Amino acid sequence: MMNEKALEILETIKEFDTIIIHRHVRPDPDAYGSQGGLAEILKASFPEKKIYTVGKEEESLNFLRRLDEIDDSVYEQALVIVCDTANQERICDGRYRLGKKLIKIDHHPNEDPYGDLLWVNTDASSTSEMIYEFYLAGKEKGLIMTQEAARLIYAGIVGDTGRFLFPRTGEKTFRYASELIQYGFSLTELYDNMYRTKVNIAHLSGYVLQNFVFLPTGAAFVKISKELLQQYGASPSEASQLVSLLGNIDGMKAWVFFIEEDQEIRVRLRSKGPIVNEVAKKYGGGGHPLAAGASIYSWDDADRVIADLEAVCCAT
Ligand SMILES: [Mn+2]
Repeated sequence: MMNEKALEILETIKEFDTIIIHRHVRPDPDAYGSQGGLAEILKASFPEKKIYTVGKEEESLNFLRRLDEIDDSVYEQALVIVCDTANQERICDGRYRLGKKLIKIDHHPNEDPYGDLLWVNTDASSTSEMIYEFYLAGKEKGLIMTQEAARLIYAGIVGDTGRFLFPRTGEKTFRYASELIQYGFSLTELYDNMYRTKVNIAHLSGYVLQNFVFLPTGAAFVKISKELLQQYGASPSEASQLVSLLGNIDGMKAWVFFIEEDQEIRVRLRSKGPIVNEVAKKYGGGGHPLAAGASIYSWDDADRVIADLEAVCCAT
């Protein structure tokens, strides 16, 4: 299988001595997995190059990777690669613009085609899966996989497929997973780190399951105010990780979490069929057809989002 884009990216990488890899804000395992996995492959394959991974660290994901702090001057002659980030506003660390050349590698819809060279595959389960395909495309040309790269890529695939459950989990995904685990990292340790739950978050899960409002249209919502977060000692990002809790409820078509932060209310939309990124777009957000997000600034707007969500549920 020829992977023209991957090979073009590899040729570009060869032209640079310094490569800086970014990913999206509010990182998830796929953001870390693709960013770190690519970095580890490049470090092993090109020991003479300087490879950096940057962005604001997410403490709960420190077990995956710690990030580099670099000076602006490092960007002057650098190639910048952004992983897993659909649009420029979501790129963590605005200095991605300071490099000599910019590459985008992503699996979200390509609505903001930024960069000099783009590789976007919306059929990929995760950007981490694409990084593994980058390795497969280039292994005859000197790319080296390491245990650490395999661990990170595997974590990204597991994260973005919801442990091999979501629809884009294909035959390829399982094949890559079986190849990756042969590098011998500890699956138990990885899963323990990825799925450990704090007691207060377990309690907040209980709140969500008790209090979600299920509408006759098959739409559901949960409103999580600042006060509620305080009561449970939970952060907004911890609360948004609970959004998948409602996916298995009988009759559920689509649902939304509203999570209040300091200046905004985060809108997290999920769906079993109705297209919800159209709803997100109406409020300046975006994402996948079945998983999208936006920010709103009042609880009145939350009611409008619910009405829009009900409308797409009725249309399907
Ligand atoms: Mn992803």
